[in-house]
Amino acid sequence: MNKTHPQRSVHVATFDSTKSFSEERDCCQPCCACMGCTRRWVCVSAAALLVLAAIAAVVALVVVLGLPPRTPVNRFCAASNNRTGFLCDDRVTCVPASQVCNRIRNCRNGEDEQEKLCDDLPSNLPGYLVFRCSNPMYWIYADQRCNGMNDCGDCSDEMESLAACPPCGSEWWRCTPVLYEYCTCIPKRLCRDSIQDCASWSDEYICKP
Ligand SMILES: [Ca+2]
Ligand SMILES: [Ca+2]
Ligand SMILES: [Ca+2]
Repeated sequence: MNKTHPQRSVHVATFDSTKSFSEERDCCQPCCACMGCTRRWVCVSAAALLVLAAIAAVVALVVVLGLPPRTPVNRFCAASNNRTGFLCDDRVTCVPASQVCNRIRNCRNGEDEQEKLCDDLPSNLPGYLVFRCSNPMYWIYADQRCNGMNDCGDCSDEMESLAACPPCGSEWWRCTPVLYEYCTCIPKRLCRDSIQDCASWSDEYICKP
């Protein structure tokens, strides 16, 4: 059985050929005006060049205007005595939170004193470096929470309910202090020193340093 080529294919081929030639002319008209080209691939090449030129322009703008900011570095770390700290660029040195923005360059390159951190305290500090006292007017550094000292002024940084502090450590004596600087514990070095530090006098009669 003889097979015949579908008429449709011939027609389409003929039509496409005609259309292609026409499109080539249409497509190339702008090119012909400026570049003298006559074929589609030349037009495509010109379009590709335009795209490359646009990419090059974007790259140039990035170089001139500066690279976009990098993803913020996570600098959370644990300093000595497990205190909340700030990790320096060397990725080894961990500066205690309260040494950030204290006007002393504790990191080798001074990144703990950089202006973008310190020019509007505590707003520009990472949240993990800051503890908010029960009075919203006051804040302290995170490593001052549960350190035994009354840093907030109202002991909210030392109260188990607000600051989730553990019980007094082995170096501390639990009592109600008479001194403003302590909250629920006093250092055992204050025991038996002939000075009242607990309201109950337990530091002088019960506690052993
Ligand atoms: Ca510092
Ligand atoms: Ca404290
Ligand atoms: Ca005492």
